[in-house]
Amino acid sequence: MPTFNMGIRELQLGGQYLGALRDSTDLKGDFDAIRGRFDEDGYVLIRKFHDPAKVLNARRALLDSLDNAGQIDRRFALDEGVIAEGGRGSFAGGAQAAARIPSYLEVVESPDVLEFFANFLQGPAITFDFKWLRAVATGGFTGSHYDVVYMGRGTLNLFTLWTPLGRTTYDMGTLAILEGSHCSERLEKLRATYGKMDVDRDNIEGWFSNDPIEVVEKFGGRWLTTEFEPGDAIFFGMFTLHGSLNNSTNRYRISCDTRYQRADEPADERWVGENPKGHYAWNKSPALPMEKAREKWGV
Ligand SMILES: O=C(O)CCC(=O)C(=O)O
Repeated sequence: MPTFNMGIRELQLGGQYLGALRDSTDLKGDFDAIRGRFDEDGYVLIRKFHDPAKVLNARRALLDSLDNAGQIDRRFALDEGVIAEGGRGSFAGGAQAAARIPSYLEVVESPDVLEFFANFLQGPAITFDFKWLRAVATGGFTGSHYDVVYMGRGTLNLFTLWTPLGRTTYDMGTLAILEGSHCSERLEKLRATYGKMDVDRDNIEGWFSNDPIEVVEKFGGRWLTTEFEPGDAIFFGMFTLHGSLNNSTNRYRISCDTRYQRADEPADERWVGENPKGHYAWNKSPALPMEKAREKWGV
């Protein structure tokens, strides 16, 4: 079985710590079943959730913008997204140009996606205006965290949709979810401590851990992941512990995470409007190290 890096560890796929996400594509269109699956798993993975052609259009536009910024090694075809020497990747959010590219918005703000969430949530849905768009370079990864620490000021009935823009193999750093983390009693203390944080109010590091084995040993379950083809997407909730594998290739992992909620529930003011203010205080002075906070919480 192959092994992949996740944070500071190397994990064997199919081993004790790393398994496969459940595929819920067969539930498409049956929203009672999708709600049931979400309650059971804390995430729902749907293949070809988006129109693959639209995803590939957005990918091309984003690669063009990376190329214009000198971040692509043009000895290779642009579509391969090979990282130029010194290319560090990018993050675009809010009103930054890349996050406003029409072909990109056509994917994450498409009427189909909003209708999907309206059906799932049983009421008209909105998406945050702020988008999180990532070109993750070699070595990049995301440590395990709850999204609520970044966006918990409005309804907690809020969902993250993770959409890779292009084929994304394990070694490019796919999303990973801690099995059962959304509802496990073993995580009760985590919810009551880390889960109550707000990175702007508390100026605390956002990632709970870079060590996926430590997390499994503490809370049980396994990290679950999969490879993604264009159009595939996964959504999950604010208390689903997740992170990513490491990108160990020489190509960018291009992906975005976007948020959806019911229109009639309060929205976190940092992420809505024409020019969302985003994280206004976090990291403006050195943030409280997670290690220190964890000592205090005893988790
Ligand atoms: O793409 C990533 O590396 C992390 C994504 C994430 O944390 C999220 O979708 O909330």
